[in-house]
Amino acid sequence: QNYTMCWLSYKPVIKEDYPQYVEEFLGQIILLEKNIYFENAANELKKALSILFETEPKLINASSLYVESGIILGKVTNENLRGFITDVEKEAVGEEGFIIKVIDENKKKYIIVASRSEKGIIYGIFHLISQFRLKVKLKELNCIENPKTSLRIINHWDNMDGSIERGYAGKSIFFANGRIKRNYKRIWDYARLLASIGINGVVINNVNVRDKAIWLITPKYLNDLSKIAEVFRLYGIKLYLSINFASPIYIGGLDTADPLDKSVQKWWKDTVKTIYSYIPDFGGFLVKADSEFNPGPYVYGRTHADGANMLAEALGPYKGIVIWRAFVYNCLQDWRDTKTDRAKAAYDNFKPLDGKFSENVILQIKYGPMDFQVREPVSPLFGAMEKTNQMMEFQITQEYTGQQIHLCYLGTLWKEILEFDTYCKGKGSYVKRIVDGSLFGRKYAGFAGVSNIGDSINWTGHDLAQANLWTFGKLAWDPDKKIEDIAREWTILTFGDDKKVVDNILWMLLNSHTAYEKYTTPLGLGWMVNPGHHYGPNPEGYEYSKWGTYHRADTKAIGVDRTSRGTGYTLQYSKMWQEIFDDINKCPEELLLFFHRVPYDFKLKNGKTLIQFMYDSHFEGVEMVDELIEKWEELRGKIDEEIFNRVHERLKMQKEHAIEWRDVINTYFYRKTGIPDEKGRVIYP
Ligand code: BDP
Repeated sequence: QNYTMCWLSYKPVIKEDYPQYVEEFLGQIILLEKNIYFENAANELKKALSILFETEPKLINASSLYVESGIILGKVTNENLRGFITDVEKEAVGEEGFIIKVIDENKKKYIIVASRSEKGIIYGIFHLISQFRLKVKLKELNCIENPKTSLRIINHWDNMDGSIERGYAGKSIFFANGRIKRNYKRIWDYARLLASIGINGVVINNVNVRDKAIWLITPKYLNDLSKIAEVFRLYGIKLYLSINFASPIYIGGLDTADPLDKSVQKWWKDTVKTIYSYIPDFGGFLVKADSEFNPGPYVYGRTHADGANMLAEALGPYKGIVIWRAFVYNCLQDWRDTKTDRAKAAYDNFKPLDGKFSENVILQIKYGPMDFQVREPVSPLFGAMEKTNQMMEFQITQEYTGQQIHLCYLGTLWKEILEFDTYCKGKGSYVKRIVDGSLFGRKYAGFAGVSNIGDSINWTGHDLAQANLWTFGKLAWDPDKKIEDIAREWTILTFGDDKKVVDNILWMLLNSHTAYEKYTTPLGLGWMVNPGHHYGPNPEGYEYSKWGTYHRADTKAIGVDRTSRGTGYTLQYSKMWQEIFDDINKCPEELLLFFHRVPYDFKLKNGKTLIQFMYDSHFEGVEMVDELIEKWEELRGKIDEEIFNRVHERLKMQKEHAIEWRDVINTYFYRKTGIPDEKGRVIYP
């Protein structure tokens, strides 16, 4: 099966004199280190150069620098680089980092790509390749890059039957028919894509670990898994697995999974030992415990810290880690109860455990307190657990954001989340400084992204959804990067640098989340989706069910009072935010209905009533989809025809479904309130 290589689909670098300009440096690739990681990186480079510049550089294994030009790959500590890289520069390159340095002297013409370890070299090479493709001037190639976060992990929700929970891009590339696939070519290409955006870990199975997947940690599957790990390893990526907390019962035949039980502890130690005998650099476990029908320590009256630490002790000797999810709430709520509030659950469950987790446990926290809605406030757990390792969980797969039928670029939302100042340690306590570990000085910190890929020919169903995967990696590497720059780079590397193409696609990406929010559930309302599959509008789909996601609309008002006078959710934030969120006039408007119960005739900042804002927003959202379509249609002939048509089809579907959203939601409000749309567009025959 043919599939695209997304942003790694190389084409010759034409235009101007750029190729001539760098030509002198491309005669050979000089490899100063002899190991498979450097060799692999050199081969990546060679392959790229042969397409970009149509040259066939020689690959030279050298223990001394006897040639006078070329691209040099080596470790910063390599003796041969001593004269070229200063001590200060050398020190600045971290464990996974790299330096690129151009030496342009009379006789010597080198581009040096050097890393501290085997891990950094592939990042350096992919960086150099994209710089060439972006036609970056020689002088501007000089750089030192280090990832700001230590954990940059993709979570696959892949099941062993090949299906993907919340997957919208085909079947799993890892599993089929209850087995591990042996299609290493696809996995290899996937590893290349991930390494090129700086990812260093993959969890390949669903967090809901059922049936056969429970047995993945046993020899029955470990051999096949070790093959996958081998492919990933070459690209600096570690393999992780999701586990079922009750495995000692299912697999081990014990009558308990109590984390304080000696036989349970021993069972996990033995199991971990076996795993490492197959996969010496195994990353560790991802655990969804006591959540949505998954077993966990609560079953035995133990805490999440008891559970996580028990696994951490088993993994510790091998430098493995436990990633414990904070997505814990009561999914069997009584919908008539107006006092319980699902938004409070993660904090309530975990805040009391701050300082109780072992060093190699990391808490993985969804960006908001509910569940990946189009807009939520930042989870109050960020900033509340100073003595706990924390990771940000983003959902790259578009479960609630249009399921890769709708264009909904998530970079703009993620960036807002990361730039949120929690004030937990005073001004400047940004979320990005918590998840990069720097604010609280944590060794383990980082990002987890729920994968949006499958075995479809473009990996992500919607071709433009590739931008979400790209952006996740880039932000995880450096959360300070400007989102426009990240999106622009993706656009150029994927579609070329024609000005119109870049301008239009960039506009589409940067405005698409706003459009989606406008025609679905603005003002922090969320939900209103069809239960189960979560696609399409259903204003009361979750209103009278157990999941705890209510808006409580009646004929007068809508929204949940989560202020300190209401459910008390705002009390989980720092004083400053608590006061802002508590005040209906200060609360950021895009979150108004998340925090407040608001009458329909409430006047918003622009003078409109709440209800009129609702109506208008839905019409504006659909109009924005028209603009998305226009921008795309202007590119006909400038984009590969197959891709053009594929995206065009999806945009047309998006339009149709956006109209459905608009009309269902608006009609719902009209019927509920009886307040007509000032512009007479909303009808109720
Ligand atoms: C929800 C999904 C569900 C996941 C769950 C999770 O609907 O499929 O299992 O999150 O994150 O958004 O565990």
